[in-house]
This record gives sequence, C-alpha cells and structure tokens, in this order.
Amino acid sequence: MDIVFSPDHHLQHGRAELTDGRLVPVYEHPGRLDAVLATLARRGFATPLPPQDRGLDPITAVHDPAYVAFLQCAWDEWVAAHGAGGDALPLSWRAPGMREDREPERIDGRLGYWSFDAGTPITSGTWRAAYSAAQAADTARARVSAGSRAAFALTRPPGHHAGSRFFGGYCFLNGAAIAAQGFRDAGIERVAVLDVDYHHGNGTQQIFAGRPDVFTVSLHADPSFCFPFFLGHADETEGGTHLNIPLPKGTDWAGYAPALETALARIEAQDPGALVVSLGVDTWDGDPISSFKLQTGDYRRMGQRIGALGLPTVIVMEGGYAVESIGDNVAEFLEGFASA
Ligand code: OKP
Ligand code: ZN
Repeated sequence: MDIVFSPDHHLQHGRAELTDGRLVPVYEHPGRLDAVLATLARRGFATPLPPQDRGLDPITAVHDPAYVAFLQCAWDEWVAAHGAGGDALPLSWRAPGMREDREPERIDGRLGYWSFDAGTPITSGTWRAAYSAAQAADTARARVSAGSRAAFALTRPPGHHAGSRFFGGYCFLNGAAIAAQGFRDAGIERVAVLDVDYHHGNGTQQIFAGRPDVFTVSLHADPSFCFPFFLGHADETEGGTHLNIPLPKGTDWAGYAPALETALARIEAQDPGALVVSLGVDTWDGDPISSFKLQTGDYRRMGQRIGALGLPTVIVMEGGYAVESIGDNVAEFLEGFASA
C-alpha cells in the first residue's frame, strides 16, 4: 500500500483549546502523526512518499475560493490585530436572524464568519500544514487513479469537519472530499466516501449533499450527545445520496460491526468505481475525547471488511487522540485491509 506523508504537519501546533470550561493543551498535535509514522516503520510498512504539489485546483474543486483566500491570510491579519502571542480563535458566530450576506472586515468577525467552533486554532503554520495535507490526499488519489489498489494519506490536521465554506473540529481542508472529487474529475462516475471516525463527518456530508455521483456514509457517535451536535442524525439522507448511522455511547465491536455491515451493503448497492475512507481511530477504547470501546484488534477486522469491497481505495487519516495506541490501531486497519 502506498503511504503519502509530509512533515509539514508539524507546522500546525496550536497552543490550547477550550474543553469542558478549561483551556487545555490541544489534543490534535504533531505527536499523533509522529507516533503513527514510527509505528508503521517499526512494523515494516513501506517508506512514505512525499505529496506532489498540484496547487489550489484540487482544493477549490471542493472549497469556495473566498474561503481558501481567507485561510491563507487569516494568521497575518490576526497578528496585525492582536500580535503573535496567542492562537487565532473565533468567539462570535451568526445565529438565525443575523446577516449571512455581509462578511465582517475585522479578523475577529471574519474568523466567526468562516467557522463553526472555537476549538480549532489557526497558527502561523496552519495554512501550510493544511495545504500539504490536502496535496497528500490528492496525491494518494492520483496513485490509485494510476493503478495502485490503495493508498493511505497519513495527514493532519484532519479534514472531515471542514465544509465548502467553513473550518471547525480541528479541520480546515477536507482531504477525503478532495480525494473523492479527484476520482470524479479523473472520470470515475460514482464514488463512495465511508467515514469511520468517532465524530460525524459533517463537512463531507455538506460538500456532497444531494450529489448522486458521490455517495457518503458516516458511522459516528450520536450528535444528540456528541460534537458536532448540529448534524449527523439518521433522518438526514440528502435525497438518498447520504447515510448517517449514529451510535450510542459505549459502542463496542458487537455494536459497531452490524452498523458497518449496513454501511458496506449500501455502498455496494451504489456500485461505485472508487472508495474514500475517512479513517479516525478515536473509536478506540482509551481515546481521551471519545466514548466508544473498540479494541486494537477490531481495526484489523474493520480494515478487512472494507478491503473486501475490492474497490480502488484512498484512506485518509482523521482523528485518534490516544498517542500510545494510534499507531497500532492504524497499522491493524491497514494490514486488515491489505489481507482482504
Ligand atoms: C475531530 B475529529 C474535546 C472537544 C471536542 C471537537 C472534536 C473534533 C474532533 N474535549 N472538540 O473528528 O477527530
Ligand atoms: Zn473524530
């Protein structure tokens, strides 16, 4: 399996996030990917390839160019207003009845205009880190388009919460969406996206809502109790082009496996020509921000079942915050996939 990786992920290193009423060190930090990289090397995986740079085209294929332009200059505008002593974070958002058609001029207002949460710090290196992650997702897709059975984009920051016009949930550019759209633009008629991160892939759902050419599925913690709270319920079918499978707190493999089978059957029924997997391993038992109970060996089963679809596949790294196990959980998934 091809692995695409850029050390530029180190450029995204937020200082603190607001969690449970406290400012705490960020969970989404460079040590996550350093751990995966070291574990994959130790377990004998192939040396990763660097991403190719295809510029803004693969990004603006799924994100509004005005949003992309905002991301590129947000840090500089923040520093001009507030200095570089803290991360750039939004604190005000529009609510129903407020104006959607007027982007504020002040950076504080613009941060709120283009986001949906306060847990996603923008730093000096955020744009370059997110840009390289987007290129890695695109390169993984290009490898598969060129004939590789599967490719893994080992990337952060993650992407599946980022929509066509917003950042949030640690995400800025949606690598899974970039890969899926890349398959479409390379001539694959129908593509499926399967999101197995603990959190609902609201950005991916939004980007492809109502698109019969990209069928999207997300298995996740029920938004009634879990972030992103305002999307991810089972009744959101987007005209038959999307499937949400919300799961209860404490879900273990016995509860997860049948939901995965439902998702796989729906994907097979669409007869797609390619698959993109949003791989979050924050469903692991010991994850510090999650509640599911999957064990390390369960990721091998998950990878095997997904690999058994037999589709050309791009796997994109999303969440997983238990640094002591993230590498083994990812490795188990990839080995299971390859063994199918
Ligand atoms: C990103 B991904 C934790 C606050 C949670 C957002 C979580 C984003 C998860 N105390 N804030 O889907 O893994
Ligand atoms: Zn997650």
